[in-house]
Amino acid sequence: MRMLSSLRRGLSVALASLMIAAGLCLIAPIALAETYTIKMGSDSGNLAFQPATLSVKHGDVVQWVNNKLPPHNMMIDGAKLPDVSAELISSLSHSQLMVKPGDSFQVTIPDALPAGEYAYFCAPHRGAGMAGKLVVTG
Ligand SMILES: [Cu+2]
Repeated sequence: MRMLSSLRRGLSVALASLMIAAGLCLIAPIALAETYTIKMGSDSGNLAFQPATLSVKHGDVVQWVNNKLPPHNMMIDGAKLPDVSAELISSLSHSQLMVKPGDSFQVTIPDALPAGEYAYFCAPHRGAGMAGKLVVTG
């Protein structure tokens, strides 16, 4: 009888440990995703994205926020990405102009996006060199 009850206790400890481990697995992927902010128009008043280069992983969220000298937008430079579908590139781009200070949009880096470098530019200020780069590390 005593053996049976200690076996039961052992089983409930094992079950509880399993449930905790399963719970951690559910939480882990959410905790790993990061959210980043890129300013459109630098603090010093230049036509630039700040930071100009950002490393991201699948599932990360990147938010572009109007800072200085609007209007701005964010167009992925598809010409430099012959192996990535035009549909995927346009789903990442944000052609709508952000006009007011503080206007923002965000993009979640999709799993379907191959690791690599993704150059982008601001359409109204492309001639002035307003460009940035996302480095997707997987
Ligand atoms: Cu711009």
